[in-house]
Amino acid sequence: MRIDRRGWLAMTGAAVLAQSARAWGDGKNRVNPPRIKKLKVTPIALPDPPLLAASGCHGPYFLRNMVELEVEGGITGIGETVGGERTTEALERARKRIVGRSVFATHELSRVLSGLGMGCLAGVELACLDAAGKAVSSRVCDLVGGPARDSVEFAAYLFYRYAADHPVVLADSRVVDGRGKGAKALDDWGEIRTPDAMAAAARRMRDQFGFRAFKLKGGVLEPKRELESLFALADALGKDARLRIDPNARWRLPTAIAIGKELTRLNLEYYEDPVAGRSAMAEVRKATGLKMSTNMCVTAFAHIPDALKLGPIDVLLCDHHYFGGFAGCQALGPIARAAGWGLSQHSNSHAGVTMAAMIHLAASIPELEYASDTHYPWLAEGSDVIEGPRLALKDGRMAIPRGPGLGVSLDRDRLARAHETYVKCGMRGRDDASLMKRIEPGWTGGLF
Ligand code: GKR
Ligand code: MG
Repeated sequence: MRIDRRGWLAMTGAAVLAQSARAWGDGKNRVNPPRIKKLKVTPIALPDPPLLAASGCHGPYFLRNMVELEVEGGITGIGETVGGERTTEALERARKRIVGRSVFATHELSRVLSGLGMGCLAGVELACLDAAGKAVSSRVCDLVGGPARDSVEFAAYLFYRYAADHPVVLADSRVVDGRGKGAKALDDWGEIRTPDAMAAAARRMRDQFGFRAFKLKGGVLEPKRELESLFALADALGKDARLRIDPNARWRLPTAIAIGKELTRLNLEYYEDPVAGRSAMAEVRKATGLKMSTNMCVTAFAHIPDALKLGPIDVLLCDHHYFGGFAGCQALGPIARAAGWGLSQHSNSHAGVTMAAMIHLAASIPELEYASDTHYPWLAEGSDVIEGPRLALKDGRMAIPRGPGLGVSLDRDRLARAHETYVKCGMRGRDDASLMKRIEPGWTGGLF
């Protein structure tokens, strides 16, 4: 068949129209959702104060990977996920697996991204949810089933720490920003390494943000000193303050049991990961009668049958970065209910996009009734990468951000600066031990 120029134009025009109708729906054909066109990954480094944990000392930066998905219809979905070169590379490799797929097909993502790691899945899924929300003018929490609550409770995350202008930190060759001593320090919390200093920090957190639950990051000082800190917190905050302690499995079984027995005198909400492994956790739980929680011994669906058998926990900390994204964490809801477990959220150092994600997620899991963890209050002033002021924490709660998708957007200048910092500082993974060994040369990270 011969086709003249007019016929050809009419046909190709029709093809273009048909294509866009398939993409968006034209009133007759609404079954084809917007599809992913491009993926952009931006590794970033954000200033991190010298917070202490069983892993060592944070800083001078923490890393994150930011994901942007360009989608049909002129929409861009954004996501934030765990940092580090391996996740950056995984996200780069994800590109060819996801381009052309629907932003609504988040279940399919775990299949096509399998083998690239949970952090990669979490970043892509989040950007898809943001894009899907923008496409239908809905918030992410509406898309995934609707919110069970309008705001989400968070716990104060109390860390022992060094002052931000500690000379070893300032002398670190990886520091590439203008931080310095005194007024030029990253923050003004100073050193917190005694029970009194910890109690003062907790009061400041409570007065500033209205927290009612307080988690002490343990596994740093002598266990007895950490116990004293908890008693100091109880004195400073009053009997209604809900306390938690998390030594990140740096305690031996007898230590965990002995300290646990003392903890029964406090208003302890739960005892988080004092020891390593589900069997040892179950022994501590039996010996002390305390409520126990974890983000270390149940971190995947495959761990659940054993946990049901051994009974190591009462509360599970979920995290969309490693529990299979929003879909995985939401699936934990009914499982936790059937197991008799409560749910909370685990956190690592993060920026505002993850903050928004954690609010949407916690709002949309009815079973998630324990205050969630967040490192957000430790994010240095002016270093968030979202547009406008940082998300507000009031009365210990955060409201679901307004607007479609996640309800937050990226500030291009701040993002560019954080990427430049990543390039210049040379950090490519988390390594708390190296800074700790320079500050405390005898430190080994051994068990107490
Ligand atoms: O930020 O040092 C830290 C924490 O210790 C973090 O790495 C943990 O993963 O917050 C976490 C926890 O609850 O174990
Ligand atoms: Mg923990």
